Amino acid sequence: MDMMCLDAKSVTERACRSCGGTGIETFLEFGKTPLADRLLTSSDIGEPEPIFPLRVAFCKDCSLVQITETVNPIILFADSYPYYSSFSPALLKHSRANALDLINRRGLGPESLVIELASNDGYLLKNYVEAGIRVLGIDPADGPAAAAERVGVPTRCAFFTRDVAETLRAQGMRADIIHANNVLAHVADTNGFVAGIARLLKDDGVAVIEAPYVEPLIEHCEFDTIYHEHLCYFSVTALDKLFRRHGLYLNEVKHLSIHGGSLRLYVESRENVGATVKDQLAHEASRGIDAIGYFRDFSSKVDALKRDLSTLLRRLKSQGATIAAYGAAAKGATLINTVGIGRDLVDFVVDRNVYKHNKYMPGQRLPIRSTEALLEVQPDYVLLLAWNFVDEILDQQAEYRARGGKFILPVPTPRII
Ligand code: DWN
Ligand code: ZN
Repeated sequence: MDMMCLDAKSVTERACRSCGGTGIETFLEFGKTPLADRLLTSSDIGEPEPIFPLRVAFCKDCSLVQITETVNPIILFADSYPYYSSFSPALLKHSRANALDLINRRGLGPESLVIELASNDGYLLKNYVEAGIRVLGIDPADGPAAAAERVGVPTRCAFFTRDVAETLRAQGMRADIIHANNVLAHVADTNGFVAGIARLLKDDGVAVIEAPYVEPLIEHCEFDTIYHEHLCYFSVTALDKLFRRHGLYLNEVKHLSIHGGSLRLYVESRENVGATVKDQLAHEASRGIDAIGYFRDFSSKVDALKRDLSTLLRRLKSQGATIAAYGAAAKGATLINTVGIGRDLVDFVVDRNVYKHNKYMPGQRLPIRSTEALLEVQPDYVLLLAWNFVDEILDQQAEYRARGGKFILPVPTPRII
């Protein structure tokens, strides 16, 4: 990773983020887009917005899929980062089950230590606190970090780096469990982050890491999950090489449906690679996921989905329909800005996250309102930008649907339900 001087807004990588190889080939190009989570306030509306190249490439040496632009993490994650994990009941349930499973599997108790990297608003660690287990959260986003402290989760408001790991270790901290959910793909220094995990983990500790999986992204055309916060799109092949480079071993892998298809990775400092990993590596080799060929036609698949969605929305609009959207999500920003969904098609976006209300989506500047607006306005259609939570949102919006409202799902193929 090219060293980023602090005031540089972004750098264009010339080599692979993981292995440093220069055999990286671009297979998808979005041009320049705004930052997906950089919501606008009414005073920003008249101002120009920073936009950055968004290009996706494959590394022929280690099979890692990655974007080639690194936007300064301080711009992306530090001040006024709007994402709070606890606004999703499904995510809370998912996280609680994970914590209780590990407490049981690892026999954790008051003498144990659980550290979470990107601990957000304490959505996960609070389950350990409840069980009387020592925890430490580390998260650079000041709002969510403060929210975590309010629910009794001690949190350091900082980026996790190799140096931070050394500091904690020097203070006598070694973790039985290190959680890192939806962060490994987000860090500008992938190798430093993993090296830090290796230093902070107890010899018999386990790092339990969740990250979106590249196969469902390609198979279900989830191109909207590509944005500047997501620097890497992992396969087990690429992850195995990354961890081994730092004396860590991916010993077990689980498939999760969350966020459009993710992996839960069990990583330890002792090699004991189980069947789940060996089978997945064989699966990827048989599907060719470890080679560029698998990715070459993705760009045309993306173009087809964008075209079909745009055509559907324009047809409904031409028939006089009113359309809103649900979920002021980062993936929603990619979708509306790459398809070109502006106020001519969608009147507003609703979201449960109060920190997003009365702000505007990046780029297309769609206003964000509370979910009550759906019953107040009763638009004919709602484009579901947060499609990864379709089940709970459809349940939640039963009244709106009972009154005749319809949802439009954009991925994997645009359709009305
Ligand atoms: O990796 C990331 C994932 C984990 O979360 C981050 N880079 C940023 C963020 O991505 P996202 O914004 O696309 O994530 P979500 O979790 O799909 O966002 C869903 C949005 O929908 C949130 O703003 C919360 C909102 N929501 C809601 O209004 N009602 C969500 C649910 C479940 C609901 O019922
Ligand atoms: Zn590589």
